[in-house]
Amino acid sequence: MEHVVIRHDLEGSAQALDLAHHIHPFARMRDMIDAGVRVMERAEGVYVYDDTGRRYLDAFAGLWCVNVGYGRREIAEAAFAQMNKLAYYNMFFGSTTVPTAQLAAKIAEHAGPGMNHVFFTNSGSEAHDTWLRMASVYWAGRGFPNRRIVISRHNAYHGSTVAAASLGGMRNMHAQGNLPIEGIVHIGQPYWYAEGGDLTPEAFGLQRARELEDAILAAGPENVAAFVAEPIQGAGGIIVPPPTYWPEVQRICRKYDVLLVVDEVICGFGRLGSWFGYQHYGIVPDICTVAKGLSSGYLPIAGVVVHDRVAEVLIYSPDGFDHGFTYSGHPVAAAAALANLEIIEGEGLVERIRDDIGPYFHAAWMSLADHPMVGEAVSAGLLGAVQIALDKETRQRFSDASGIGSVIRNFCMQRGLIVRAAADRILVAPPFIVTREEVDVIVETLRGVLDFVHGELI
Ligand code: PXG
Repeated sequence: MEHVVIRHDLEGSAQALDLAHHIHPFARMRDMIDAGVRVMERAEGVYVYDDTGRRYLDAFAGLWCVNVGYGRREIAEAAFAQMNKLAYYNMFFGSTTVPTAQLAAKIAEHAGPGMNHVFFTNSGSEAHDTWLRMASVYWAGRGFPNRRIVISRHNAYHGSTVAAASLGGMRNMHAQGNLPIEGIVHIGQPYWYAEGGDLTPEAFGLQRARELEDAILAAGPENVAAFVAEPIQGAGGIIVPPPTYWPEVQRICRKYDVLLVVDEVICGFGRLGSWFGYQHYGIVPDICTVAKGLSSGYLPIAGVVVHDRVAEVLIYSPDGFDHGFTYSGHPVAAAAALANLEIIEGEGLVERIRDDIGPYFHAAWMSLADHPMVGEAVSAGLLGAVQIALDKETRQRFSDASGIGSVIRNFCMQRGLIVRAAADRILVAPPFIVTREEVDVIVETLRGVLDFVHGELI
């Protein structure tokens, strides 16, 4: 067994301490020992600075979350004031706090008709564990205790706990924990570029939606509890579904009385130019999960938003709902989230994405579609992805998809631009305050890197 070697030139530094003691999430630590770890030190607006003073334009908003940008004093001050007033109290035994109650009401105000009830968690993953248990109480309460099967999708990301990773469709994660747990069925994703074959995107969208109907019929509708999906798969590669997909999914869920659970962890609170992703697609869920954008990442807080028709069964359940976390509805996190939502409202950031910066970003981003390395460019609101192609005409991909993606991501990083690579797709999700000039820098830096890599390959 090799031991972690502390590089003596770094002794005592954050780098050395980190590599010796900190196990990173989603990491191959042995690679990091050679490459070193980047120490991020401060940030302002859309820029992050490392401890050598290098500046990066963060076109990934931290991890799809710092939507209002870095360095917002209003959020820090709201958290500070709440911490001094009441740093903590629990939500158990019949108590609440002012910011917790106000935040639940504020979420309901934007979530649309019927979506009036919120259960708070600390992370998106916990939100998925939570709705899974809610669904079982709901169906038992309605007299259908056999409705236990949940249908999800390959390449979905719903989090990292045992339940959330099971609901997700990441094979690498399933392989590391005997997952998925029982009762979860995965169907195909609406990823036309890679899986659509000769079908038009519209026909493919319908075909993938109808896999849901096939899965419901195979399990028996009387055994199916819910279908869960992200409006646009995020970590899976910003897979924007064909326009035919969501209306058909909604129709099928209604036909078989299957709960529609929409994962709004990335799309929620404005990312697509609507408060929620389901509004962008004109669908109505029974349950949705929220996290990231709720507090713009300033403090951990997440939750499950529940439609009246589900909430009523939970509220009147004779045995109650025995589920919760010490920090459910944490008052300081709730105060920070409220301040964040007030910034989004006060600065009209959702409208800005819908009417101004979103359309500007779309036009700039789509200009990458002509590049010889780009198979397709897609964007929605302030989400953008380019698919790297070996052959544009035949949609042939690089055999080492992750390899080409990381090469491009690393060159962007060297040029001071933070993007994410998901296999052979390059993803951006900039903060909502990004300016037109910064959008141009994002697009032109990526184009420069694509030109360079293309030049090296031919
Ligand atoms: N649903 C979605 C759609 C997510 O993107 C979660 C649930 C889980 O949330 P928590 O708060 O438990 O992490 C997420 C999280 C990546 C990456 O590499 C994305 C996430 C997490 C870690 C890495 O893109 N999203």
